[in-house]
Amino acid sequence: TAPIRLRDYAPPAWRVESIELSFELGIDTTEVTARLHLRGDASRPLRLDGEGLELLAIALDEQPLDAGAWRYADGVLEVDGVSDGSVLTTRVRTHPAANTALEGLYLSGSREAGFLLTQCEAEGFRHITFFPDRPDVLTRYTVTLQADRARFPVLLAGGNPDGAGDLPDGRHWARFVDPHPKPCYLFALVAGRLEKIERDYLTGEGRTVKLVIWSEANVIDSCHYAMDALERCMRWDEQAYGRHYDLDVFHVVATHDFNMGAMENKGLNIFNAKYLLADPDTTTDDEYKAVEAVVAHEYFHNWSGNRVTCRDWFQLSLKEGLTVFREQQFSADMNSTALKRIEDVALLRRAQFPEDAGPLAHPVRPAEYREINNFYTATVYEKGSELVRMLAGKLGPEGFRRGMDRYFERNDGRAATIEDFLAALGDANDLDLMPYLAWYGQAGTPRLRARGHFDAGARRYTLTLSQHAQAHADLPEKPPLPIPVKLALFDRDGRMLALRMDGQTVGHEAVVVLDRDEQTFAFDEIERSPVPSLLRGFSAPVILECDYAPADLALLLTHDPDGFNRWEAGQQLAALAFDDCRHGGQIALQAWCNALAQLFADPTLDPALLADLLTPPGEVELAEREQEVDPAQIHALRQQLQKQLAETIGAFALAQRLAALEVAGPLQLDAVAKAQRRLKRRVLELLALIDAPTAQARADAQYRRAQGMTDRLAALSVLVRSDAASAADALADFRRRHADNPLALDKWFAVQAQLPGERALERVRSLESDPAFTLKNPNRARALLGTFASGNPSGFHRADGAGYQLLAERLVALDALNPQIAARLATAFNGWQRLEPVRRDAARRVLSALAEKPELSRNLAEIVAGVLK
Ligand code: B3K
Ligand code: ZN
Repeated sequence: TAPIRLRDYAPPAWRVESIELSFELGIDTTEVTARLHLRGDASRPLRLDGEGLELLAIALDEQPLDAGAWRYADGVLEVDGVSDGSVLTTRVRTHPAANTALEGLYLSGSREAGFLLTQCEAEGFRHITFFPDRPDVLTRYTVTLQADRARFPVLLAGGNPDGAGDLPDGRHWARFVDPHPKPCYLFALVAGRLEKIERDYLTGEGRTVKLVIWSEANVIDSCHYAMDALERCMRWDEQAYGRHYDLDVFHVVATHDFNMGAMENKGLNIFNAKYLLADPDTTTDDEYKAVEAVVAHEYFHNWSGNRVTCRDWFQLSLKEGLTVFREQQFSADMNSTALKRIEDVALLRRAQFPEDAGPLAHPVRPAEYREINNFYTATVYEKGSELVRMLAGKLGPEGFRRGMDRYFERNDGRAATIEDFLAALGDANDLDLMPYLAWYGQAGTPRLRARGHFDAGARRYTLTLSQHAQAHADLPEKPPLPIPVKLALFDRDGRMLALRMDGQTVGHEAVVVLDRDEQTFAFDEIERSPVPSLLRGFSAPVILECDYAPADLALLLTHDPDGFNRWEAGQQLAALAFDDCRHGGQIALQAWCNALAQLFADPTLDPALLADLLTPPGEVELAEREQEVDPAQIHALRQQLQKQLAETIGAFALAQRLAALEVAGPLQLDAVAKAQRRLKRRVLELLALIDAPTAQARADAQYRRAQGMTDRLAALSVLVRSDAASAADALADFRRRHADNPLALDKWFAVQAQLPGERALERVRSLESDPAFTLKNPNRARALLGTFASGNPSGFHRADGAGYQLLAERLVALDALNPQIAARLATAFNGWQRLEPVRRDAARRVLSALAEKPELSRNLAEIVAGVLK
C-alpha cells in the first residue's frame, strides 16, 4: 500500500451533521443501524470507510438502494445519487467475540461472564459501521443500545443519558445523546454485567456531574483510588486552565483486555485495568502514581483532544503531546516536581532518544505513515510534550495560560492543527512562535555543544553554544532550531552566582535561546572560573555535549539546590564513571562514588531523591552512547559501576540504612512512606551486589513480612536476580497468592523476564507453557515478551540470536491475532544496526526472514520494513 502523506490533506467532500446509531447487541453477532445526515457537494462521490462489514440493508432518503447504486470494495463504500441533506441508512452485522484485534466492537473476558466494549481510535469505527472515519468530520451522536437484560444489564454510551426501558422477550434499551459534535474515534459503548461506584462532583461553574466508575464485580473495591484521582484532576483543570467538565455524567470503565493504557472517549473513558485498579496488596507505589497520571491524562483530553480535536492524524501530537504535558504538570503539583521531572526525562531518554536515533525516527508531526496505530510513539507523546514545555517556558506561566485560553476559545468544536496551536499561543502574547514549527517537522535529537571560557582580567565568563543535527536523520538541510537553555553558574564552593548579562542583573538562573548555529553569551563580574549548570530542568530535548571535569559534575551533584539538576549532573557523571569502568580509569568513578557516599550520609536528603541519585543511567541509555553495542558487556560494566558505588558506601552503612528504613505496622501510602520504600529497594539492590548472603536474608524477611506490593515485589526481584536459594519458593508463593489477580500475575511474569543474561531465554520459554500465559491478552503478552525483548537487553540480545528467533516466532503468531500488539513488540528490534557484528548478523537474518513472510499485517509489515532499512 502507498503511504498517506500530510501534504495530500484535503478537506472532506461530505460531512455528517448528525448520526442515529442503534445496536442490537450480542456476543457472537451484533447488528448496527446507522442513519447519517449528510451535508456536502452532490457533484462529488460519497465514500464511506468500512472494514469487514457485512452489509444487510442500505437506503437513501428512506428508499432502499438497488445494487447498482452502491459499491463496497477494499474498505470503501461508494454511494451514488446522494444530495446535500440526504439521509443514508445502513444496517450491518459484526462479530464481537471473533474480534481478537481488540479494535472496533469486541468482547472482554469470557463468553459467559465477559462484556462488550469498543475501541475506535484511531480507525476502529470503520469496523462498526460505514462512516467517514477521519477526525475532521464532527458529528452529533444519538446512540440507542438494545440487548438481553439478563446478559447485558448495564448499557452505556458516550454523552448524556436520554431514556431507557424494557422491550419484549427480556430485552431492554437505553439511549444516549451527546450534545458535543465529535469525531467518530471518540465514540464508545459498553454493555454487560458491571458494578459501579459513583460520586457527585460539583463543577466550579456550579453544575453537578455524576462520576461513575464501572468494573467487573470482583474488583469494584479497587476503584476508589481512581475516583479520588479523578476528582483531583477535575479540580486541578479548573484551577490551572479554567477548564470545566461539560456533560451530566462521566463514565469510566475498566477492562483487562485492552491494546493500550486507556482511551478518552467522550463521556465514557475506557481503561486498561492496569491503569485504573489500585489496592495496597497488589499495586506498587509506582503503579499508584501511574493510575493517577493516566486518569488525569484521559480526563484532560476532554478539552485537549475532544473539545479541540485534530484535523488529521498527522496532528496527533496536538492532543497527545499537549495532554502529556498537562498531566506532567498535574502530577508534579500532586507529588514532587523534581521527582516527576526525573521520571519523565528518564523515560524520554530510555524510550524516545533511541527511537529518534534509529530507522524508526520520525518528526513529532510525521510527514507520512502507512498504519497510523504505529505512530502512537514516544516521539509523538513524550517529545511532543517537551515541545509544549519549551513553549510554556518561553511564555511564562501567565503568558502560557493566556495562550491556552486563546487556543481553547478559538478552536472549540474544531479539528485543529499544530499551526493553530502556535498561532493562538503567539497571538495571545504578541509573539511569533512559528520558528518552533521546525521542532515539529524534523526527526532526530539535536546535539547541543557548550564551551565555556573564563577571562580573569575582564572578569567575564563566556559560553559558546552550538547546535548540530543528528547525522543520520531525515532532512538534508536542517534549519537551526530555537533551543532554550536554562542555566546557572556556581562558584567553587557550590554557591549560585548572580548573573549579569548585557549590563543587567538577571537573577541566579537565566534562559538564553540559541536560535542560530552558534552563539556566544557573556556573563560579567565573575571573579573566578565558575562551574556552569546547563539545560536546567531539561529545558530542551537535546543531547548536551560539554567537556565537564568530573569534579565539576560532582560539585553540582552535591550542591545544586534543585533536585532535578542534581540528578542530571549525577547522570552525566555516572556515564563518565561507566567509561572509567571499561578503561580502568578512576577519576570519574571515584568522583561519582564519593559524592554519592557523601549524600548517602546526609539525613536531610529526601529518600526518594536519594534513591534516584543512586541509580545510574539504564542499559538502554548507556547503549545510546556506544558506537558498537554489546549488551552483555554493558550489563556487566553497569553492574561493576554499581558494585563500586556499593563498596564506597560500604556494606555496613547499607545494611544499617536498610534496618532504619524498616517500618512496623500497617501499610502507609503517604509520600514519606513511599519515599522510604523507594530508597529501601535501591539500598537492598546495592547491598545484593557486595554482600549477597546478607541481602538475600533481608530480602527473604522482607518478602515474608511485606505489607504491600512495593516491598513484596522489590524483595522478590532481588531474590530472583541474585539467584537466591529461596527464589523458587518465593516465586511459587507469589504465584499462589495472586493466582486470581491478573495484574499481579503480570508482575510475576515480568520479574522473571527481567533475569539478566543468557538464562532469561530458558525462563521465558518455560513461562510460555504456564497455564496462565496467553498471547490473546495484551497485558500478559507485554508482561512476558515485551519485558524480555524491550526491558532486558542482556537477556534478549544473546549472541546466538535465539532471543531474536523467539521474538520473531511469537510476532507471527501474535500478528494473526492482534496486529497492533505485534507491531508494538516488534519495535524491540530497533537499533539492531548498531549492535556488535555477531549479534547484528543474527538480528539481520531473523528480521529479513520475518520481512519475507507474505501474511504480515500492515501494522507489523511497516515496523519490520522500517526497522530493517
Ligand atoms: N488516545 C489514546 C490512544 C489511542 C491509541 C490508538 N492506537 C489514549 C491516550 O493517549 O490517551
Ligand atoms: Zn492521550
